Amino acid sequence: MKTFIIAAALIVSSVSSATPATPGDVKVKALDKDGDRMISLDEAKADADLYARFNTLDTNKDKKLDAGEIDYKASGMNHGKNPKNK
Ligand SMILES: [Ca+2]
Ligand SMILES: [Ca+2]
Repeated sequence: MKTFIIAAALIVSSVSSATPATPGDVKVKALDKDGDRMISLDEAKADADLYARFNTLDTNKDKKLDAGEIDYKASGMNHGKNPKNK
């Protein structure tokens, strides 16, 4: 539980300190074809893993993924992969 709070705090602080390129930013730049800085379902097809998780990642259900939505889920996955690191 404490680890989660710390991780959440780190996410908030990394966003507010305006880091230039998060993993989500990199993903969006790689897959965004029309330059709206969002990944549509069609654009996500280029990334099988992203496409498979599209609906889960799209937390605000606007049918597009922004860098923040990808980063949020990526952080959660890393946390889940380290069960011993509580
Ligand atoms: Ca796009
Ligand atoms: Ca969205």
